[in-house]
Amino acid sequence: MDHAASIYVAGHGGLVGAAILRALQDRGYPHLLTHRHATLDLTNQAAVNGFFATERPEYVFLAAAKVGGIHANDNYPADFIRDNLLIQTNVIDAAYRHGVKKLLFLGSSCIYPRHAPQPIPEEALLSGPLEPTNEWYAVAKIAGIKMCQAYRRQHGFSAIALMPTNLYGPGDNFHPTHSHVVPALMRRFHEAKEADLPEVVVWGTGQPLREFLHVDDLAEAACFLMECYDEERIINIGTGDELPIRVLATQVAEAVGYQGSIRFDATKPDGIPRKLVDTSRLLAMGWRPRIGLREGLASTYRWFLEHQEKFRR
Ligand code: GFB
Repeated sequence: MDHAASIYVAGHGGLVGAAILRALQDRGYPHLLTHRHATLDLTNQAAVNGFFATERPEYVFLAAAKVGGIHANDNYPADFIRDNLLIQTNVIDAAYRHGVKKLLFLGSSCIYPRHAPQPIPEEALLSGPLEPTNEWYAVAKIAGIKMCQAYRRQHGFSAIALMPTNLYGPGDNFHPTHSHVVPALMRRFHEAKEADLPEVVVWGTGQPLREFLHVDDLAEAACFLMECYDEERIINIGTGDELPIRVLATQVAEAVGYQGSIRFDATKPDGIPRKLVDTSRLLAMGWRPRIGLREGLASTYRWFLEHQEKFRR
């Protein structure tokens, strides 16, 4: 991307889009386009086409999506499949039609089958049944991958698709029930510390294994790949390290300074038992994550403390 290029970050109000915007600003790109939902509804095809026709971005980071944790995915399947299919279809098609030079699509590691080999290679896509708690979101994201591949094959459109592992970091959604595990537990431990509660409940058995990537590392990888990757094959992004939710809960409690006990509620879903992505292709290209989990949890908690007023119920 040359520095004069105009770059559209779709979804800059969310965890991933905001981090990509910060990374582009840090790299000195002056022509960054963004729109809030109030001024551009990405589920509205006419509005999206109008935006591309008027503003003519040359590069697009497609980070806009309806996202949520295990509970939100499990309880709002229609919203997850509908909004994601609409957003990505509108943006990818309009980008192609209006001469965008390159588009980067953000998928998710939940596109891989529940029983995929671990660590999960990119080739595991569509090799088996999905994890039921998030299959609606996963099917939409798989459709987005396939759109990128189809537009590349039929139209020569330069669209790449990245599959990040579970993400966390500043700007995350800290909703008590709809968020992902890191912000959910951070807020729960924080509120328990403030209220001097003796116990915090964590969903599930604590046994599922997850890999957590700081969103600023993901944003660095996205900029890196926008600059130097242009293939049909999807590409995984992760840290290579996994830990049980039980251990994650302890680390979040430490970051927050909560000293009470932790109880696991096995009536809540665990989701996929293990989800570690194989990042050998990305590592072979020279990219490395930089932010360790303890450091990332500490800085995310600092961000939470600075912004907690807006999370009050
Ligand atoms: O973050 P999370 O919702 O993502 O949950 P998934 C990860 C694990 O943490 C699950 C447990 O085993 C949860 O049961 N957990 C424990 C909690 N306490 C909590 C809590 O208070 N809130 C949440 N949310 N989890 C998501 C998918 O699945 O992964 C999305 O639903 C997306 O589609 C994302 O792809 C990356 O890894 O289970």
